[in-house]
Amino acid sequence: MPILEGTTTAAGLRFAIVVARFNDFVTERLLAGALEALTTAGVASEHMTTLRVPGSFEIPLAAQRAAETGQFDGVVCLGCLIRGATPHFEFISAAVAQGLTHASAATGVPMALGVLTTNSAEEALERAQPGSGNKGWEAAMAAIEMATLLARLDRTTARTGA
Ligand code: DLZ
Repeated sequence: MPILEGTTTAAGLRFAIVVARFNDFVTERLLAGALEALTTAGVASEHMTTLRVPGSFEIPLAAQRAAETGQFDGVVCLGCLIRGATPHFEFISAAVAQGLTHASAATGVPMALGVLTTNSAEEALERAQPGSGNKGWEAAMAAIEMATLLARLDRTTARTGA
């Protein structure tokens, strides 16, 4: 019974990182975590393109446009929504999740959701510490795993004609 899985290495693959400037005291740390994960996985710095957008609400459109260029194997999406400070927290977080679900299905390019939804700035900062608990790092690893899984699936179906 065949089992297909992605890998944790991604040399030769190309990624876009879409990062919101809103709450940049957190999102810059998520970005640092994502870039570290990609570098550790063997992705060359010229194969990592960072797109900055105003806030989390703008992430899905930028992610979809990046995917539509055909230049990226995966998109890592980073933002930070803090409930107390964001009156329309529920609306924006749902819009981002639904927007990315739609964008990845429409383009076939995996998009990892690294948008924090927390009750406080303290909670957000806890999730943006350096190391493997950093949610930017985790999102990048999810994008790598999906990109490598889909590449393997494509190779398998090309071979078998399935
Ligand atoms: C307007 C707004 C607010 C109040 N809070 C946040 C937030 O906590 N995190 C975030 O990423 N963005 C926030 N924004 C900005 C919106 O995402 C968006 O950029 C603006 O509504 C403009 O479309």
